Amino acid sequence: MDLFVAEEVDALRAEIEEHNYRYYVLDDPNVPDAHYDRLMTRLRELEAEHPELQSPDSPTQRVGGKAAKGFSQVAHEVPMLSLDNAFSEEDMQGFNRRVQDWLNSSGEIEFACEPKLDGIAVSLLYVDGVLVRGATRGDGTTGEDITANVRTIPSIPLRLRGRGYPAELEVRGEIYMPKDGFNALNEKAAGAGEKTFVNPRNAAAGSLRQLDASMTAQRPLQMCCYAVGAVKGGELPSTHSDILDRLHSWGLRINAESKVVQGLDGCLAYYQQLLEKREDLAYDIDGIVFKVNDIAFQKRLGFVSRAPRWAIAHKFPAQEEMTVLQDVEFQVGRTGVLTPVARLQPVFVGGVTVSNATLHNADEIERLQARVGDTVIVRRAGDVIPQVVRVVLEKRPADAREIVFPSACPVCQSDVERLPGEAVTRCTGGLVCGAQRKELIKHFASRKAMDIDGLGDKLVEQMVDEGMIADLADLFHLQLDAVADMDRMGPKSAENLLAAIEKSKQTTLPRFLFALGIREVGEATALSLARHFIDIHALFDADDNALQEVEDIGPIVAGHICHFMQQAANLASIDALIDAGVQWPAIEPAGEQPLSGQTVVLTGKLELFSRSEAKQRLQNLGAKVAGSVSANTDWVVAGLGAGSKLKKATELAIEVLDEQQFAERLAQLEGQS
Ligand code: D41
Repeated sequence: MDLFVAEEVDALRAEIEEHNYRYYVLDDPNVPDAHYDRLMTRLRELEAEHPELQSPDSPTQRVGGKAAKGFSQVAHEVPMLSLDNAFSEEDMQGFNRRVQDWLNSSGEIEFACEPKLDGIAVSLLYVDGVLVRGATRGDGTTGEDITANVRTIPSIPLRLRGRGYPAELEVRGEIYMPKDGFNALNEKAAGAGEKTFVNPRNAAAGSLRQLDASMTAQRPLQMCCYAVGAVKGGELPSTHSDILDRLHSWGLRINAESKVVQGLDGCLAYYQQLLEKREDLAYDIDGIVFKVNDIAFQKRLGFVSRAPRWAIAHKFPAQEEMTVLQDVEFQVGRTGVLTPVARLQPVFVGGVTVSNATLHNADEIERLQARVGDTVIVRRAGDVIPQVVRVVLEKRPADAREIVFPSACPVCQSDVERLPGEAVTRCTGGLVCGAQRKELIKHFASRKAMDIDGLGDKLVEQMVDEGMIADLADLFHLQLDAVADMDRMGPKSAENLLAAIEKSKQTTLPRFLFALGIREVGEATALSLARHFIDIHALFDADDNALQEVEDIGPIVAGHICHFMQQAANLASIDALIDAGVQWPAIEPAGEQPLSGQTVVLTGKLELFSRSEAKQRLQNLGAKVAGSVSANTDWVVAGLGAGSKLKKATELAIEVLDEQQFAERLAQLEGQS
């Protein structure tokens, strides 16, 4: 017998038990789920290869956690099974094949698909339509009686609606906390100096375990049903999807994304669809659950070691992983802000390999208590920059090093300052600082600014490093042979670049103002400024009060603009650009435009226009394009896959246009203006 294997098995069991305790008893896990899943997978593997090492007290032999003290226990009449996981398409093929083999079928199987909510599995018992008991799943056999707590959750009916429900009906589902409720709860806790929850699932678990149900009542919990348990004195439909519809008709919540598909391909397509929608859903999901839809088939398939053969959870790539914080570097941005960037031991998370994550600012480092050498949890959700969300303090090495903000700019050695009341630390070097110069030029050249095609970040960095450009206007005096001599350039690409730079001289005032990189002056503000002042010299002369008369400009932004215009170097820069030939057509005084005073929100994926084109055309008609729906919104354009904004618009009874209707309205209004 292999001693090393026995040792590894023991070590795995001990570690898993520790995680179980933290997760189920303390509601305070310190490792990502993906890490836990891997430990379990490895332990199962070893136990399968070495049956002599199996043991009834192995964590693989139980399904959930221990019941905590304080709640009375409930024995589940019909065990609450667990779900097997699939982590890849191959795993899904294996599942589909096993189902076909068991059913002796070569045809496509019908599957019911539903998002796998990341919450707490519970059972609700209705007798003669009245909610008499709520229980957690616990270890699948025994759970805790949380009747008083579930009764506080608004989406759980205390009495079933309609008729025809069985005399005794046990409904199963997930209690979870929607993302916005979770964020609000954590913000409140942080504001009161209290401990925050690690994620929505932990917040849901913690809320359900309140011995004082009036605490649970204050938490934004929801319930979604996905199965039935014991059923007596009545009949249910013969497919899973029809059962869910029936539950819905009795007033129980079911998932609106549920769908029936045919065969493996249908499953994989649904998985992909939801993966893309994941960020827009109002709640966290960690995968998709697929269930053989036909209940007679489910019965034939049965279950093995507490997991049904007829269902599987196809997991999404984990959004959180554990890795080591190897170093912290400070990046200097366009406005001189020093951003601490974590250099990480590379780790696969959210579908990509991540080796850098933002640490935001000094307050965030303080909140995380992060040190170099720490084991940290990184999160990458959707397309946002990876974040360090937590430090695993238990794993801190003795030589962990404190993170100190530099007192001089790492790029130009100018002093750095942190103004009272500001979270950020800044380099005071302005355009003396090579980093700020680089970032300003990148911004100046970017698509929504001067739109210089082909002038990418790498080229800008090289140009600044080699002293080819010190000021924005230098861009317009670049020499062909100097450009052709740069790395990865040649005569042809140099010519193209100079042509693109030349072309960019014909611009618009809003683009030009945006391109200058004035703090807090984004596209929308630049547009308001251009419309208001019409002439750039009028803007130079505007004082604080005059600036605050512009739509959407308050004291802070006005202050930044004044400060910018007071710097002789900035005015000289602008003059140099105009001298170099940068120009824009005169703006017609706005007057009343067809959409003046109206606010429009764009949501979902547009197919007929790019986002920025749609926005530009609306703005040209005088509309304001906002990012979120509120009572001030006049209408909403909903593209494909529109989610929470569309829902909000419907709730507020705001006019919603699909893309086709939007295109027609634009054409009509543009004809008028
Ligand atoms: O959304 C879920 N988390 C979910 C969990 C779901 N949609 N369906 C589920 N179906 C089952 C079976 C197939 C056993 C009725 C489940 C779970 N089980 C489950 N939740 C926790 C353990 C198992």
